[in-house]
Amino acid sequence: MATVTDTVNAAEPRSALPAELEKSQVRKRAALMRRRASFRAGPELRVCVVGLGYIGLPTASLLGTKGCQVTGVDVSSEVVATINEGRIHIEEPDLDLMVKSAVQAGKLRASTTPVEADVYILAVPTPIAADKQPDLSMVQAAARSIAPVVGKGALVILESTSPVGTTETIVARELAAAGLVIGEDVFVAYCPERVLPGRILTELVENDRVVGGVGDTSTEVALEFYQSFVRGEVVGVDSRTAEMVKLAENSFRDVNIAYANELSMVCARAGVSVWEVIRIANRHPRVKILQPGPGVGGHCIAVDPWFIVASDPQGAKLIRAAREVNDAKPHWVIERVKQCAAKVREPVIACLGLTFKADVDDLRESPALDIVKELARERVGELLVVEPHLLFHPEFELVPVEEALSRANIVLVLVDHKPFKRIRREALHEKLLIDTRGLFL
Ligand code: SAJ
Repeated sequence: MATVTDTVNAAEPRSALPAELEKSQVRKRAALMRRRASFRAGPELRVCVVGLGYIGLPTASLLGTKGCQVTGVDVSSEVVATINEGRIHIEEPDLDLMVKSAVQAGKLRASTTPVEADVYILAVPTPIAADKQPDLSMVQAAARSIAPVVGKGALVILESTSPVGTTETIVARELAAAGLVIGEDVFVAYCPERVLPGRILTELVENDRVVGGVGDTSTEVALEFYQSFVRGEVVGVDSRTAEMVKLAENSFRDVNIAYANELSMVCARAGVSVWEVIRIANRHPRVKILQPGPGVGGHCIAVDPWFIVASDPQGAKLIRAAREVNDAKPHWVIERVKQCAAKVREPVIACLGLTFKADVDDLRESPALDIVKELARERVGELLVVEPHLLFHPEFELVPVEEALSRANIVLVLVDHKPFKRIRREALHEKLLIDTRGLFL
């Protein structure tokens, strides 16, 4: 019977590689072939997901419902307790049902410490510091926390959006420091998530994915794993390319939104409606202008382009300019509110929406929240804050939309939540309107 090594040699023409190098390649291939069949999502597979936020928790519960034995790890004991009770700490359609069913089936449990597993997924935050430099301390801490329990043959995947080189220089390095040989003892890869908040559970399965290994063997093993539960196509590259793909995607969107935001300010100065301009321009077969807003928020688009700028400050001119345009938009909105407020004797401002975009409860990097905070700080008027996706806010008393509309003389639309789309135009009669989302225009 052919051994694994025989099979590898039989399948490939003999190379002119030095004997040592060739042996190591054969060893890697052999390791790969031993692992291939094991990385299918199913009852045999033990998965440890580090970081139970917007990406980690949906991923952990999805794999739990596919039959994997999943341990979710988080530094917050409150989050761990909530999940172990089958409940969730974030809002996302259907996530509550999925977590509940995975926990009740005994397929998902949360813990504050990592356990031994076949697959590790690191999904921790990678914010930017005040100086716009990436803060990778949580990736470092996550890699360091799993290193002592990672056994031979495991697959370790970084999913957090990261600067190019992070998978090699942080994750692989931590595992190597624990004595593991990358590509032989342990397989290491980068696989960015691409899900859109509000559609996470659908997009986790349906979207195409890119997987980049530290070495070809790791790419192959990681491909195998994702192909076992993703319906979209999974493309294999090296880890640095995969890291850049993720940054390129979000920077592309940021640049395009910046174009819409800049256009909105240019149109306002020219006295034309940007919404009408965009609607008509988009009838051109090759034009697809995005929507202006009060600025760009969320933990991705408003952050990730800085990773490119930080790595190439001289080269990334357009990407930096887009960030600056989008960051400046909230100040422009505030100025417009002040101009309106100056026109009424006692400004009462209905502020519609606080979250970073429509139909989510997420306040991270929210331009709407920044605008309302600044209006409050500058005492521009009485603020009636409406946010249907939050029960309360520590700084602002939230009021129902009907009450805000009946009392306000200025209406400031900041988020295009579904309930706001149902507001009848008569409710805005004789009020000054600043509609940053084009809801009523
Ligand atoms: N926005 C506009 N105008 C638009 C579109 C968006 O002002 O036409 C604003 C939104 O209001 C929001 C911000 O941009 O403040 C970002 O929202 P988004 O819906 O564009 O994106 P995110 O941050 O929810 O998710 C993005 C997605 N990336 C891309 O579309 C390239 C998602 O696929 C990624 O998985 C996610 O970032 C991430 O985690 O990186």
